[in-house]
Amino acid sequence: MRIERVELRQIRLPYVTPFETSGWREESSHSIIVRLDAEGATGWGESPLMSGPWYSEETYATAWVILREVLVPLLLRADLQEPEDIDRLFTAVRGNRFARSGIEFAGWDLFGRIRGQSLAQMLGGTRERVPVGVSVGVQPDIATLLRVVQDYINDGYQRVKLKIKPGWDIEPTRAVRSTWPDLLLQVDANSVYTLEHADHLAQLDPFDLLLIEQPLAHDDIIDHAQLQRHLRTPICLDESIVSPAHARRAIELRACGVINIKPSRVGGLAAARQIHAMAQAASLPVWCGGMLESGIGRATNVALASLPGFTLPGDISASRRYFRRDIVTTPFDLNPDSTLTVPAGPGNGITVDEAYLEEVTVERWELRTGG
Ligand code: OSB
Ligand code: MG
Repeated sequence: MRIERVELRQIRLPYVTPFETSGWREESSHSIIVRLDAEGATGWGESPLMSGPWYSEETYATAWVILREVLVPLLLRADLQEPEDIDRLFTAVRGNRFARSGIEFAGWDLFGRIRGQSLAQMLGGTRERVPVGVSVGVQPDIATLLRVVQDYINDGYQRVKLKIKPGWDIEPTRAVRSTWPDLLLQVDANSVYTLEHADHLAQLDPFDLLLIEQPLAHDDIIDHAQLQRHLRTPICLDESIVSPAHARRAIELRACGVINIKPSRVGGLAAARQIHAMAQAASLPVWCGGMLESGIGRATNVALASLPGFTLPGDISASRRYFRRDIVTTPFDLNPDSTLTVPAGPGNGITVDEAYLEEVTVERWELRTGG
């Protein structure tokens, strides 16, 4: 199959509330939406980038350049036999995994729509619904935090993740835990601590957390292994695992007990699936993280989370937790059992609201074969 046309869009899709982590704040989605056309079918993918290099070194602006100047030209020269060929096509590209992933996701969707197969089916998914939770940003004070968490529990979320940072960690976690003793609870530091905080972080151990996500540097594996020996709570790596090779090293060094798999962070679904298989072989639970995606990226994540090793609830909340209006016509709703339903239709199963997508587009670019 030859891709006949590629369209890229930068969007600005406002969040219902700003999202604040230990290091930055996002007010609207800066994703790049990828559309691929071939053989009368259309595939959609989302590179869920941030406004600046706060989470990854990539931003919507760097990905825009890499997509236009490197990845799309490579894609238009290729003859694709299967979705995995897209990952292979990009083997000479270093890093830039968020940029790569948008094309890779759109490629899987396109193959699925042409073959009449759902993305979950193609990936080897085994579940029709996937357990999900909600990620709660840093709040101004504990009273506000308890109100926000209460609202999400009322919405039906059975698992909550708290963003933490120095000065906003032990006390807020204690407050949530003592208010809801049975809540599935976990925390995420987005790389803000160092090994000097080891004793401080051990104060989280009594709160019966599912995991502590990425306490140390974004590019570290060694220090996390040392910290894990100091903590009872499993460490979960997010930022540090950017490829299957990184996952192998983390597993071998016992740097974590859990892995957060974000397919966009690792360059796509092919790499995500390899990490899932490695974790299964090592008996490590995995879960699907999120990057505040629109319905397009959310559909990719939900399909991935239907694989058997994804035993912990994902950061894949309902569309309304993020957006007043999504760019898909079938937003994701939360089921009463704190799950999202895996789309069963061909490809990623969603329908893009092209009129609204056009409204929220701030930059558009396209290239056709031979053009
Ligand atoms: O560290 O998991 C993270 C959002 C943007 C960037 C990084 C992270 C997050 C989240 C929110 O925690 C996950 C979501 O609901 O999409
Ligand atoms: Mg994280």
